[in-house]
Amino acid sequence: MTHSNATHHPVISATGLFTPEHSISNAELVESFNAFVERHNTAHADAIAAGEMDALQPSSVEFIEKASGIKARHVMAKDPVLDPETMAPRWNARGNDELSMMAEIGVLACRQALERAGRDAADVDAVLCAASNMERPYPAMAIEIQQALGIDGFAFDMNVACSSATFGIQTAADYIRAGNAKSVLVVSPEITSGHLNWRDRDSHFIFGDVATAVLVEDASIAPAGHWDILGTKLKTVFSNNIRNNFGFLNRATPDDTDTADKLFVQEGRKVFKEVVPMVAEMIVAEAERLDIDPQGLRRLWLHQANAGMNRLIAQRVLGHEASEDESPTVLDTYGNTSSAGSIIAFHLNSDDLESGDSGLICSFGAGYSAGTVFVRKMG
Ligand code: CO8
Repeated sequence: MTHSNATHHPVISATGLFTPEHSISNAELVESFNAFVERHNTAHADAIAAGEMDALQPSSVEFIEKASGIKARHVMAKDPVLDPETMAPRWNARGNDELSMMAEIGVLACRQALERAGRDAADVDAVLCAASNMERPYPAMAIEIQQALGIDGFAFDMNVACSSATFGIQTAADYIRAGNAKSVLVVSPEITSGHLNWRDRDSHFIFGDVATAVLVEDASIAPAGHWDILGTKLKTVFSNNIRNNFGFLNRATPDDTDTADKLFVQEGRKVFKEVVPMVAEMIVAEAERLDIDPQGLRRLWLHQANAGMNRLIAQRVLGHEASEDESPTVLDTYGNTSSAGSIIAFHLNSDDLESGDSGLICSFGAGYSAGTVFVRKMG
């Protein structure tokens, strides 16, 4: 695809958000978890008394809120997650002729982004499905979403864990910059409830389900009130501190398929300590490269993993303790939605910015991976 009248300048034309109807409060979550702990400890009372097994410890609402800032999370299936016998999402298997779960919620987020931009799906050139987990290896989720929306072009999946959406935005922006596309959807359906170990006290409270979409376009076709992309920067540094060993080669080691490491596992403290300085330095260096005064940024839309991390990062970037207006929080009601978090923050907290205001969308997490997208509101 080549476009002769293109400016080759990428912008964000609009975003979309799908929020599952079910929400789980910390009180509901902890009640279910503690019922599981009690059942487990009763069932294994003899082994625990004999010192052959450690008793499981209960979770607490106070710990969760203090350590993370998370108060609730949305999920695609609530009852099975809270059932102490199940503690995992459950739904009916879908046939190959039905839209798959990730595609379904991805399409809903995309439709909202297209509607907000006044864009006809037929004018979109590409779909990137950028998320932490894919429902299957192939055909790509992105191609199913492309087909459901009626887009004539190309589509593919990409996974950079928590930074998938910002990596997707840079990839889309690069297609625009190169003149290979004029309109690209970056969709992040994050059904994190499927990779969360709801029986693990250290992490059972962390994640929530959601889908976001970002329409990245050439400035020549963008609607009024779009967001100029001033610059994008990506960074990865290998770390085992956030890891999930689930994969297609698990069946080669059949004795080892149902272990806890086939779900999300992390060393939360180490992640906190290592990622905060890495991301703060990256933001400041990139702002300098783009000749932007970081202290003049009107708003930061940060990855939504931990309120304490965001407080520290925002302080280092802005030079003072950030207000909720300067660095809005959505993890209190959404939990950590992996790559979608900074996009939800942007989607829900950007309408009030004025023409000329600049801000930063920033993700960070497993890999480690981090991405920055500096934007400016246009008239
Ligand atoms: N209830 C009560 N007490 C608890 C609980 C609980 N649920 N859990 C732990 N405790 C106890 C611990 O046992 C410990 O007790 P003790 O002091 O006696 O040993 C005490 O509380 C403190 O535990 P921690 O040190 O673990 O607690 P922290 O204060 O560090 O808080 C957090 C834990 C909230 C996890 C925190 O470290 C954190 O948020 N770190 C940052 C994590 C982060 O950002 N991770 C990135 C996540 S990855 C991502 O965003 C997306 C990845 C997506 C996809 C992956 C696909 C594979």
